[in-house]
Formats: sequence, structure tokens, C-alpha cells
Amino acid sequence: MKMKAAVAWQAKAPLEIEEIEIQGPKEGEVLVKMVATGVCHTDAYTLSGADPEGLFPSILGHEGGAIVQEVGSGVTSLQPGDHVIPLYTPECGTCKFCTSGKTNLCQAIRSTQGKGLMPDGTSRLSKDGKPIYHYMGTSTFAEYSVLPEIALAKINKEAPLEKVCLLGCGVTTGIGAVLNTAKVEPGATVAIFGLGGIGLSCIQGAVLAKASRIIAVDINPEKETIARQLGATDFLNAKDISGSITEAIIDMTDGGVDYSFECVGSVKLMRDALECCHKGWGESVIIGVAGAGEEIATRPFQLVTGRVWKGSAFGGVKGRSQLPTYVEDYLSGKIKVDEMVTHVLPFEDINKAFDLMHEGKSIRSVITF
Ligand code: NAD
Ligand code: AHE
Ligand code: ZN
Ligand code: ZN
Repeated sequence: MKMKAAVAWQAKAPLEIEEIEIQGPKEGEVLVKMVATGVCHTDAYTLSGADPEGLFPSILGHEGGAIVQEVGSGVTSLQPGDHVIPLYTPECGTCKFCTSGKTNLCQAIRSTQGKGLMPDGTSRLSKDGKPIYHYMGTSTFAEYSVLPEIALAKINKEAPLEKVCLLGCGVTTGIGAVLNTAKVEPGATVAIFGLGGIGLSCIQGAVLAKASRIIAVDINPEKETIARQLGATDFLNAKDISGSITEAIIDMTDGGVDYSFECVGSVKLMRDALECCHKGWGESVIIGVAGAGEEIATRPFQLVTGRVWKGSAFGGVKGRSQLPTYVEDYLSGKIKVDEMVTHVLPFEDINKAFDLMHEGKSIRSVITF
């Protein structure tokens, strides 16, 4: 059938709303109608051309809230009318990774997903007969999307999809990185670098973990208010610090923080985040996504002397089995999502969401269809 989609024809160019074709679901696949989608910095990163896996033309977007329209043969866990959140980290439940008990990084369909294709190696998206690539297995910047059954989390229908779409990436990633990856304990000190949707959600996670001190760092002074509202105890504008940000944090915390989180995607900041951790035990978690060819560096002595460098994808959360609980926690008020939505835009204005992000004026823009 035909649908409207925001096509990324090439890197560094605005998305173009086009009428394109989408094929129905094949075996093990599901057609969903998008109700809303957030715009994450990772979408901008890929559109910028910095993503080594970036493919064009493609339909970007990975923070969706949707309703099942049609299921392909063999699909047993979903039916039309179900409310779902697309998962860029699926959960097959049976692969080596899913059964390891050590990671959320299901690899059942990772290789085709990284090539912009469905698990059978083809695309369901095209324009005038020419294929368009899927993105992160989700392609939420369109009226409809086709996904494998294992890449959809069924959620409570009472949850507003124009809010809980943000649990498809930003909010879950930040909270999960603190609770699952770092496992921050009560009384711990925490530093968070970058206060977008991810960093602000790390603040939420640190509050849930009962951290004693939450130092929020950004270069945009307008982030201080929301950071403090969510529970940051300190705000540092990195541009106002005369010496190094690392030394400033070490001085504030009697030797460094117990945990730090990099939520920007800057390899320089990743180093700062590691090196502001306490000698002997401090742990730093990389969440930000760096561009092609970039590498992290530190003196090995930093690790020899007990600091730990980790990374986190989708907050270590297993989408099908654990994301529904995040939705329930939102409905009960334990997790804050509404506060992240600074702009709601019609689909036609999707490029404005990218502008607002680059101008530092939004936390999350939600696109409605
Ligand atoms: P965002 O654009 O909403 O926020 C980034 C924030 O970083 C902004 O507030 C900006 O002012 C701040 N910033 C920029 N340079 C800075 C600096 N030098 N020092 C301090 N602050 C600085 O981005 P987002 O959507 O929150 O995403 C953040 C990062 O996390 C991106 O790299 C994104 O690709 C990545 N990400 C990773 C995962 C994952 O699973 N690992 C998931 C989602 C997003
Ligand atoms: N394609 C990039 C890496 C992009 C990346 O790190 N993606 C994160 C999610 S960002 C969501 O906003 C992730 O979960 N990665 C795990 C995975 O398997 O992709 C590159 O460098 O090639
Ligand atoms: Zn994201
Ligand atoms: Zn798996």
C-alpha cells in the first residue's frame, strides 16, 4: 500500500515527506500504524553522515508508539489492535545473547538490521520500484512500518502512545544505564555529562537509585532548571569552568564520583567522564554514540588504579520482557516522561524537530501522525 514517509535521501539534507510504498508483513512480521515518534539525537547523528552503518535512502526513526494493523503468518504473540513500542534491540529469547543472562543485545537479526533490511534480506519499503532502506529495524518516521515480531513490545493500551514512545529509546536508555548497567547504589555520587533526553533520564535513574549527589554537566545553561527539577543536586556549565571539568568534579567530591555517564557522544568528554571517577572503584558508562573513525583514549593507569569503563545500549533493557514494566511505572508515576516532551509537532514539520534539537531548544520533540 501507499503511505507518507519522511525519506532521508542523502546525508546532511532535510528529510522529504513523500508518498512511498510499503509491502505487507511476511512470515514472522507485523505491520504497525505509527501514532507518534520521538526524535533522538541518534537519528540526527545518522542523518549527519557520521554513522558507519548509515544508509541512504532510508526511513529514520526509532522512538515510536504504534498500533498493530496486520500480522504475518506464524505470528502468535500479537494481534491487530495491540499497542506496541518498536524495539531497535529486539528480544528473540533463544539466541546465545538472550539466554546468556548477561546482556540485552539480542543478535538474532542484528546483521540484516545493520544493512537496513528485514531478516529475509529484503526491504518492505520502496519508491517507484526502487528500494528504500529500513533504519535500526524500526523506521518510525512513517505512517506505517513493518517489523519482525521479536522487535515489538506489547504494552498497556491505557498508556498514551504520544508519551510512551519515548520509552522506545531516550527515557529507558538513561534510566536503564543507571539501574542496570552501573547498578548505582543508595548514597553513591554521580556525574552526568550532557542533559538531553538521555542525560536527563540518567538523572531520573540516579534519583530512583537514591544517589546522594547528582552532578549534572552541560554547556547549555538553559538545561539547569529541568536538571534540578528532575533531581540534580549540582549543575556545572562546562563553559564556565576555568580549569578542567575533571578537576572541578574531583574537587567537589573528595576524589571523584562513584559513577559517571557520558550522554553526548564526544570522545573527549568520554575521557573526562572516566577520569572524574574515584580512584579504586569509580565506574564510567559510555552512552553517547561517537562518529565513524573516532576512538577513545586514556592512560591505562586510570584503569590499573581501579576505574572501570563500560558502555550501555538501550539501558541494558530487554525490550519484550522488561519494557512493559517501564510503561506501567510511567502510568503509576514512578517514571517521568511528560517532562521530556517540550514540543509536539505534526509529521509535516519533522525537520523542525531536528532544528530545535541542534539549537538546544528542545529536550524531546514528539511527532504525531
Ligand atoms: P541531545 O542532543 O538531546 O542532548 C545532548 C546534550 O549534550 C545537549 O543538552 C547538549 O547541550 C549537551 N552537550 C553537547 N556538548 C557538550 C559538552 N561538550 N559538554 C556537556 N554537554 C554537552 O541528545 P540525546 O538524544 O540525549 O542523545 C545523547 C547521546 O546519546 C547521543 O550521542 C545519542 O546518539 C546517544 N544515544 C545512545 C543510546 C544508547 O543506547 N547507547 C541511546 C540513545 C541515544
Ligand atoms: N551504528 C553505529 C552505532 C550506533 C549505536 O551505538 N546505537 C546504539 C543505540 S543509539 C539509540 O539512540 C545501540 O544500541 N547500539 C547497539 C547496536 O547493536 O547497534 C556504529 O557505530 O556503527
Ligand atoms: Zn535513540
Ligand atoms: Zn536473541
